[in-house]
Amino acid sequence: MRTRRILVTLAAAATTFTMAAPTASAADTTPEEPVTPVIAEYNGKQINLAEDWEGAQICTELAGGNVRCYDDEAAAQEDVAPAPAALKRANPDKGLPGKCAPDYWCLFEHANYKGRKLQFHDTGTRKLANWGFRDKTSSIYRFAWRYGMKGATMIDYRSGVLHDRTRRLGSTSEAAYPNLKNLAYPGGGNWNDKVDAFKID
Ligand SMILES: [Ca+2]
Repeated sequence: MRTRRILVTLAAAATTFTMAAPTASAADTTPEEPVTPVIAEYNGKQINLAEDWEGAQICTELAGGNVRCYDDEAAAQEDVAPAPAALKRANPDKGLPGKCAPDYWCLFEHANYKGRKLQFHDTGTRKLANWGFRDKTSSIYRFAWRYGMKGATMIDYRSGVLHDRTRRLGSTSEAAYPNLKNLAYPGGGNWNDKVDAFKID
């Protein structure tokens, strides 16, 4: 697997040097980065997210940095601050899209806030390989209930002389990106399954 990836990377890099513009296959030019696995608590054991979520459907980096994973929403929501009363009144049944926790950035494996979900609260940059989520994000949501929350930036690493690709998200309190296929990638293609790192301001 690793050997194949390196070969693909070399081939793609060689291609890049002979072409004027980056192509839609740009995701393949990303270099191998050392992985620092994130260890999460899941059903009373420790799991290595970089290797395997081991069946977990939701993983949350809670305010303060503890990481916990869950089988379902009911368990996940016990650990995050409950939705404010006003929000419950406005939308009593469904909560936020994808059951995203208020004030968290939620990254989803599939479009329309489906599939496995990764939730981040605090500011800072996460390298998603450490979380077993590199090149997997297909939709993103955040509702900023807390005053003063800012935006975020998704990053696709590039190799050699090529600048990393970035895109700002969340200029308003509701940041709703139900399908990253609809966000154009510089030079062609789209942002689906390309995000390598996520920076929260
Ligand atoms: Ca990527």
